[in-house]
Amino acid sequence: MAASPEHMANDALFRNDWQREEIRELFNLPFVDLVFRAQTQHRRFFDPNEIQVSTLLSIKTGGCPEDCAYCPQSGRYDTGLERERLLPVEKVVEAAGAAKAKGSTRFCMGAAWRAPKDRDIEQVAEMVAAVKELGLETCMTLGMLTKSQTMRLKQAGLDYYNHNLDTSPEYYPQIISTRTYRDRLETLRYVREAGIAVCCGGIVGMGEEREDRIGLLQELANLPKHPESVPINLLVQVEGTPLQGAESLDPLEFVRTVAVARILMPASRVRLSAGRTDMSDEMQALCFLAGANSVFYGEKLLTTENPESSADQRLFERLGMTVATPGSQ
Ligand code: SAM
Ligand code: DTB
Ligand code: SF4
Repeated sequence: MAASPEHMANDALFRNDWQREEIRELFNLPFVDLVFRAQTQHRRFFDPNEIQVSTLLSIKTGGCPEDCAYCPQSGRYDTGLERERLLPVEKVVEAAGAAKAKGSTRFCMGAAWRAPKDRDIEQVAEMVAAVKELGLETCMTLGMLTKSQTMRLKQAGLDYYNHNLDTSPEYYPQIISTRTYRDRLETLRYVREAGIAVCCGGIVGMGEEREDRIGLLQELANLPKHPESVPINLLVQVEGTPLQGAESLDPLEFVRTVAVARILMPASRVRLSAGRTDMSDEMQALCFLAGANSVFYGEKLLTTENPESSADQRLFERLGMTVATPGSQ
């Protein structure tokens, strides 16, 4: 039921000229009206009872030179995290096999790099090919890429690349100083041009204002083409990071953010991403009603906790939701 890429590019429904005022008005709607509009859009493009599931693996952990204020893997903060070099391909394949056995359909490999070196790309290209052999969709998040690196990853068979904008352009300098918003947009452009599907979203609950959530969603929706996948992360507060102790976000404001993402990007997978261990089943159900239709599945995100697979299976069963088959976008 998902729209084809051609459909996404050509249909006037897929606007990329959203104005802040229009998005503000959506956020200001009464909650029930907003969720109803989001669910109505959702049903035009998706089976509302289907959920896509991706499993994460950190293939290179910690010691990152960047200063992202939320991140336990930055080498600048003492978070007690044990660093790990790039994993051997066999270990990655083993983890991917286990994820598949538990019912996952996409395997997302993350590395704590600012930007990979060309020789790193050769190693991760091997991982992509091996994970694909298992019949899983592949995704990677490795930091900034050059144009030729995106082409090499495409050639290896990479299906998705995750690279987040994280927050609004105005709030961004308070969160990261070591790379610019423009750097991120450039990597996204290379990924798109190489023909790899784009996974791009952000983090909320970082002490930002609603206006910053509006600004983030505006940037995402006004990319030349909507990202196929939009992860909405709720900050996982980690001791030792500058954002530890940030004011927590009203759960209903989180649901509103999901609903607005769904309305602005009607045919994209909106992923309820980091932060689910802090959410009740009822809150997650509200997010699904507001148009979220993907989650990270498996006990661990990259370095922090995620709900147990058995708990998620129970939740899906209680909600009558089934796992989407790959190819349904
Ligand atoms: N180093 C690469 C990069 O930053 O592009 C890839 C890995 S990085 C950990 C991937 C994404 O995870 C970040 O862009 C951020 O959005 C998200 N993330 C990291 N730490 C988080 C946290 N504590 N809570 C929520 N999301 C987080
Ligand atoms: C995304 O948007 N969220 C995921 C994935 N893309 C790579 C990562 C969340 C990381 C949460 C903190 C951690 O576990 O280290
Ligand atoms: Fe490094 Fe990525 Fe963490 Fe930023 S988010 S510190 S780039 S691993």
